[in-house]
Amino acid sequence: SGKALRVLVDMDGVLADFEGGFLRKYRSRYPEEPFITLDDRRGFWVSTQYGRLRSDLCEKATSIWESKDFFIELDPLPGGVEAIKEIAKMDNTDVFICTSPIKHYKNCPYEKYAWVEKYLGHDFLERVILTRDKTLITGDILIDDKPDILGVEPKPTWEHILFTACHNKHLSISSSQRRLLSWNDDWRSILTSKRQ
Ligand code: BVP
Repeated sequence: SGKALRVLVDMDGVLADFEGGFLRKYRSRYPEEPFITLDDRRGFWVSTQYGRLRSDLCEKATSIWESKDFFIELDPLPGGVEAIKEIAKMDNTDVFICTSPIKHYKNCPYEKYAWVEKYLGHDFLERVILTRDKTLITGDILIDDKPDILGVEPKPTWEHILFTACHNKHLSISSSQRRLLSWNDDWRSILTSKRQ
C-alpha cells in the first residue's frame, strides 16, 4: 500500500568485491611491495592507507583500479546478486544500483554496465545510476559501505544503511545509524521497517 519503496544499492563493496579484487591484482602486479591485508584495512580510501604505508604506494594502488578489466573482473559478494534480484521482484518496490565511477573514465563506466548485464541481466541496465553525488538521488534507503556519504544536498531523502566491509567493521557508528552486516543479515526487516 502507498507509494512504492525505493531502494538504492551501492555496487563496490556491496554487490562487487572491490577490496578482494584490488588486493589480488595488487599483489600479482607488485609482488615485492608491501600490502595491507583485508583484516588490517582501515578507512574507505584504499589509496590513502597505501600512501601512509609508503608514499609511492598510493599511485601503485591507483594503477590497479585504473587498469582495463579491473571492474568487470570483480567477483560478486556473497548473496548480493540473489538479494537484489529478490528485491527487484518484490511488490511495491523499486530498486536501483547507485554507484560512483572513478574519474579515470576510460574503462570503469563501461565495465560497471557490463558487470550488471553479466550478473543481473540486460533488463537490469534500466536500474543503474552512475553519479558522483548520491545525495542528489531520492530514495527511501541507500545500502552503502562508505561511512560518510556527502554531496551538495545537505538533507538527502534516504536513510543510509551502512553495509559492513573490511574497512568499516571497527567503526563505532551513531546510535541512529543502522548496519547491514552482510547479505545474510536481515535486509528484509530493514525494507519492511521503511514501508508506510
Ligand atoms: O569506483 C569506486 C572505486 C573508487 O571510488 C568509487 C567508490 O564508489 P562508491 O562505492 O562510493 O559508489 N575508489 C577509489 C579510491 C581511490 C581513488 Br584515488 C579508493 O581508494 N577506493 C575506491 O573505492
